[in-house]
Amino acid sequence: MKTLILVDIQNDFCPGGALAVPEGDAVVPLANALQQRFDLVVATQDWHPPEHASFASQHARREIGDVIELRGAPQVLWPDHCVASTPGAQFHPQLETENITRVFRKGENREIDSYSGFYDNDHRRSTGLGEYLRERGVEQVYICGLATDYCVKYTALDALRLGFETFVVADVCRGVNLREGDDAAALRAMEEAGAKIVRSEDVAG
Ligand code: VGL
Ligand code: ZN
Repeated sequence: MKTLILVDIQNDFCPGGALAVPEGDAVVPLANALQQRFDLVVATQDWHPPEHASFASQHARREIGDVIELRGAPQVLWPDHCVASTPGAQFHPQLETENITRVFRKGENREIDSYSGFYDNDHRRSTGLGEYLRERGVEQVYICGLATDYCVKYTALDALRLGFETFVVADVCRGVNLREGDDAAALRAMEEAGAKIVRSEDVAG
């Protein structure tokens, strides 16, 4: 059984949003078309409290893009984004959501960021996604969405750790690219960890 994981296809990651990913909205029609080829479709949403520790606004004398230490780990500081229940946190309006059986929210703890759809960044708290997939006998996961170099990457790395056969649908992902080439480097890192990088036309029905 194979599952499609739609990662963070939310307004704030699309052009005009608070943390806009270049061409982020380009993944929407492709993600809609892909859904038809899967038995199970789930989605993640970045879902932060207004004072989340990943927001530059919460740190004196810090700017967006700065890297600080948070609980002993490096943390990039972001603009305020995906604040729970705000329009920026909603799915892109053109994303088809009727087939999504469950939405897993992450980043709700003010103290820690959560790039992966499976766990907080320190791997202490699970979102329930891994257990949900296991219970349903899922063996293969196909991952697409935003952003290639953060939430797609860490979702794929955790899927591999959990033992899922992991595919990343590269044309249905876009990167933030704080530094040029971050998206390509992320795809290489996922591939080195054991993920298969595919294109949507190669995904069988
Ligand atoms: C993301 C940065 C901050 C993502 C989420 O969805 O890739 N990136 N929060
Ligand atoms: Zn976030």
